[in-house]
Amino acid sequence: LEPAYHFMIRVRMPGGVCTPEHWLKLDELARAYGGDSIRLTTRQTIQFHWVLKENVRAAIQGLHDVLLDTIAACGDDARGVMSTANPLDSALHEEVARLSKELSDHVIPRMRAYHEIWYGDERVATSEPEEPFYGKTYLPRKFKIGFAIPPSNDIDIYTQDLGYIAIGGADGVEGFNITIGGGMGRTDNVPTTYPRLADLIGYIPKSLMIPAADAVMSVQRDYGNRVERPRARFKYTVDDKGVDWVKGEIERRMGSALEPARPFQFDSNGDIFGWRETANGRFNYTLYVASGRVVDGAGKQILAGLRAIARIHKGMFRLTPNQNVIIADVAAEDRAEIEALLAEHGLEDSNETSALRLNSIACVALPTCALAMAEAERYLPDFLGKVEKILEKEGLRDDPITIRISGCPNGCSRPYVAEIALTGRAPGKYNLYLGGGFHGERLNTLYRENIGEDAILEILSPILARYAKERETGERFGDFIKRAGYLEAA
Ligand code: SRM
Ligand code: SF4
Repeated sequence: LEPAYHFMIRVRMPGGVCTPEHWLKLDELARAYGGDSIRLTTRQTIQFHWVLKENVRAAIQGLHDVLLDTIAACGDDARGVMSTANPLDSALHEEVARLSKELSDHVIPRMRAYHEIWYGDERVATSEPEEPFYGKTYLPRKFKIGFAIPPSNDIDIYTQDLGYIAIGGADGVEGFNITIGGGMGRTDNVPTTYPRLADLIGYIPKSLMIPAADAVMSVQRDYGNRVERPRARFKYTVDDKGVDWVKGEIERRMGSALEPARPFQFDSNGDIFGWRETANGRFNYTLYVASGRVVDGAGKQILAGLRAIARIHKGMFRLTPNQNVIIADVAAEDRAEIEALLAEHGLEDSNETSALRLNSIACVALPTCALAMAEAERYLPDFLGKVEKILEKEGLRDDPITIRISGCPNGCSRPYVAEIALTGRAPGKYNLYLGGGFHGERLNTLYRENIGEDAILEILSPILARYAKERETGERFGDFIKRAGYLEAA
């Protein structure tokens, strides 16, 4: 008898675009094979957990029924392409969503082996012998691409290997500012690994979107470190070769020089919750989902609620980079029905919580992540409850502060750009980082290593109290921490 091996399945969903038909299939598969749970991820897609080995094929074939798959959701290739998640906010958003899907289609591997293995397609002698771009050896490591539309930096552009910042003109997208070399992951006790903010290297017209991706990815393919896996990400290639050298190589391969970056401004990397009217008079509703875990619990039936909504919804869903879901493209006359379904499933007040909680992210960590050193998703609600008590006392309940927890230094919740971050070191022990930029523009600093909850709360309490009293108008928590000199003492 074989042990009950179980697997995680991650779906590819560029830009987090999910139709009601997709959602109903995901819901059906979650109930059949995935432990009645769908996990929204920090890269705008979903994961099933606990899929038994014998069910993996059926689950992947089920996804295929609605033309979803898991190609390039993992592996040393270009991963799920992210895109700012406020659908139909404007024509610009619609165009960027379309372009990000186009780029995603361009960068995924072409080989038919996936189809042969999972769908039982017959092997054909004329199948391409080799990947046209990836070759026999693919990339040295995973490669992440994202599209942002200022002022929203919800996708955390500075953490992507390759970022496109959309610059709008009179006729939609005119072009993109390009960022390269972002990344979060570090390996514990390996100081040569580190989080890195991407560099802004210039501007390209829209027509160069695909040539730019080919150029950047091929530099990494040809020059990335294939010897030391912990240093194989593109950010290290950029540091080892130098930004100017990499930029020159990109220009040479693209056949065109980058223009100077165009002006833009970000104001947040969070989501905007509740109802929001779009430029074409439709409505989007963003629902807070704690750590993206879609399950039915006492009081809140998120799985059943979203299933009921998907059955009647005429628009689409958008999964956000902050692990939340947008019920998008709703006609004014359909709002009441959606509100009734939210209420019926105990979800009407999900967004009525502290601004800290609405700006929180936790990675999966235990029990399913084999790399976890401490809890994250399961610890977040309790930990936030304790920080909220301090915030209530100091009158900060409605002040957005970004807080992110990862169960290990890999940083799947993008912790190193949060104003407050915990990364796991051992059960109940975390490294505490402070002072990241509110819209993801500055890395935070390691403040204390390997400490438990009591010590963390003891540190945060007086800093939050001072912030409440001494902050300047509009000053963000991370900026205050920096100005007040806490990081110099760290
Ligand atoms: Fe991640 C590995 C979960 C976003 C950096 N990540 C893993 C694995 C697959 C563990 C493993 O390799 O055995 C985790 C599965 C846990 C589980 O039980 O489900 C895992 N990563 C996640 C998700 C589900 C976290 C979440 O709570 O949402 C996110 C899925 C994204 C997606 O849909 O594609 C997720 N991971 C990220 C991000 C954030 C991002 O991409 O925007 C990062 C930091 C950005 C970056 O890549 O620099 C990230 N994950 C890593 C790393 C460190 C990579 C490195 O450069 O060192 C690993 C470990 C590795 O690759 O060896 C990792
Ligand atoms: Fe697992 Fe670490 Fe990623 Fe959390 S940060 S999901 S613990 S790999």
